[in-house]
Amino acid sequence: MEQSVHTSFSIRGFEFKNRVFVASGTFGYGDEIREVFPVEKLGGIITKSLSLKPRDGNPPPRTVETASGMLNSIGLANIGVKAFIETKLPVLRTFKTSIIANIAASSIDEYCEVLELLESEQGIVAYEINVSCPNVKEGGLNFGADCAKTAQVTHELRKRTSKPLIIKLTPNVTHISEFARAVANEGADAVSLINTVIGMAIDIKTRKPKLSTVTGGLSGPAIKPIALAKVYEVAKAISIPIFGIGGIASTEDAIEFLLAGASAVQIGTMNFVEPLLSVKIVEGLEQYCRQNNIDDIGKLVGALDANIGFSILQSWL
Ligand code: RRO
Repeated sequence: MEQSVHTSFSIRGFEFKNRVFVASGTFGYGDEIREVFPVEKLGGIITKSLSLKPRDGNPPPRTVETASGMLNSIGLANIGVKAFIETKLPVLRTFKTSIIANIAASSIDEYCEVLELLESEQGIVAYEINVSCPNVKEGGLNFGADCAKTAQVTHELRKRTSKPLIIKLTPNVTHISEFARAVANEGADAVSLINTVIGMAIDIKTRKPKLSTVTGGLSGPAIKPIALAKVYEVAKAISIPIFGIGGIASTEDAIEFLLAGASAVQIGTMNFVEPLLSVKIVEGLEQYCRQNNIDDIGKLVGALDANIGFSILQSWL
């Protein structure tokens, strides 16, 4: 008989069936794909960021492919939280997986208003708070690159919900662990990292930027080493769970994030390349554990052996 592997984990008493999620902005609102995707196999779905009012987003071009990745400047295009509640949530409620609503806003009051509208609805199990969009003038990094503001948003939202509160952090700061510590101190239950890395691309024929907003957010395998280092830094600083995000393209990549200290992973840009990748990784993690006689995927979390300096030194001598 095949050895069974424990896959679930809990945040604030809420149990997720496994540690693999699809990242905000890479899976629509979750409803469009249901005919062709076994959503019930996922630990959960994180919705596109929801703002109070609908937003058209930035003018095109707003995506461009780069080496091992992509740049985006979507600009928080979304249907707004009220339309989400009316048209998307009724479908999402029928899914046999956990739905996490991602919230973005340009003021603390707006974050609170969006959360309160969602609080009175059934079907959302947790919130991921986006303080890290690199592509909007108001909100976004105005919050996420300011530690005091990030802490204040967390403080206000914490007062308004008893559901798991996950804060999504930006890598575009000097010490991401200071931000993680600040939100943990204000009662956040988990952090997600990383959002995209600010980048740009230029068309040398026209000498114009390839994105309408000049700079955008870089994602995909190109940023995986950055993301891993940030997860490792944050894992050493806080004890609340980390959702690791950044260019995960295989089971092996997901394992790296777990070893670095992530309790769970989110698959993002690679969903566009291989839509069923997240499900493959759910199965791949279990298989890896069975092959290595690990009875709980959680045993991989933070299991990095960082004491390699001496042996590397030895091999040089
Ligand atoms: O919509 C976007 O431009 C966007 C968002 Br909200 C985000 O959080 N990260 C990103 O790279 N793009």
